[in-house]
Amino acid sequence: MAENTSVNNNDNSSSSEKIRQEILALKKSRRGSLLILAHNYQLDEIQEIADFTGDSLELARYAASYHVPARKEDMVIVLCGVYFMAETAAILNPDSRVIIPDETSGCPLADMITDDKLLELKKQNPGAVVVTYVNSSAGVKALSDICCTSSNAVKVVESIPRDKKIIFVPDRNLGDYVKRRTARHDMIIWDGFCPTHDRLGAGDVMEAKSAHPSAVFMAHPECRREVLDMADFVASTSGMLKIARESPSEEFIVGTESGLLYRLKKENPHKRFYLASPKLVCPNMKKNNLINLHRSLISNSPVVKVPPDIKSKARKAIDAMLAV
Ligand code: CIZ
Repeated sequence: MAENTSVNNNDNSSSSEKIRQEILALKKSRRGSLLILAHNYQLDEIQEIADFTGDSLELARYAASYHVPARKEDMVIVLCGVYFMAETAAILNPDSRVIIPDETSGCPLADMITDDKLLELKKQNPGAVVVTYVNSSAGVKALSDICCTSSNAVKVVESIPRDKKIIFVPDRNLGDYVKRRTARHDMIIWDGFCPTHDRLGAGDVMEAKSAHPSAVFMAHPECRREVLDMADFVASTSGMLKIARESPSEEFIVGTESGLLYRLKKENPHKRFYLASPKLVCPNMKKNNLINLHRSLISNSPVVKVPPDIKSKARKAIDAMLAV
């Protein structure tokens, strides 16, 4: 029995190595017309093979500013992340073909607000400025005044005149954090949440802290208030990477999705990183793998389609954020 398992494991690892080599060969033969982007929460093997890894905004910006030898129309951008990230890349790169290895990799947080629900909220609050977290559909972005990410949400809200009411969608934890940081008590916060980050509780953090008493605790603002109140730093994934690089601390408890550990460890080989809880795994982020990445490179699909009118309206909300 044990022998069979080990033969199967060997078979599996040699076939995934074969797929990895084939992807590398495809990258080489299509250099200049193919860009593989991976979000910080992707599987290690995807991050390892990608041309660039970052948070959702960094990915979209990288793709938009990438100077391609090929014509933009001949360019294929593979977005290894969840669907809204691929939509954002498509919005910022209207002339390129954007594909995603697994098109069912949705985001439950993004799905918690729909176009209809946002329209209703706007109707109830005429004149309010709609601030939308990038973790949202292209349709919701198109109905918004300005987007934000977890790293610039405070700045974005601070840029809105104080006499304006604010609607913040869809993340209640990020909204609550921003409201406290900016003292904007007139914020209407949608009751959405990221199931992965929201699962982390104070008890999990206490356990991690007692197991690693010298470690610094970094928490993502999508975590609950009780968790953020226990953090030494509240930061986005790019913020955490910066803190890990610059902090004199040697040990860190990481309060965000498990995929970030790949870069944290790779960029700081002499430091130690502990996931705050084994619960911090997003099943959607893990849907892209070497097998479906390989398949999508061969077929140049599934293509991420955003209707042109939605694209241009959503682009305005993203550009408003970039201007801040
Ligand atoms: O904006 C992103 O990429 C997400 C989802 C989290 C982060 O903090 O990077």
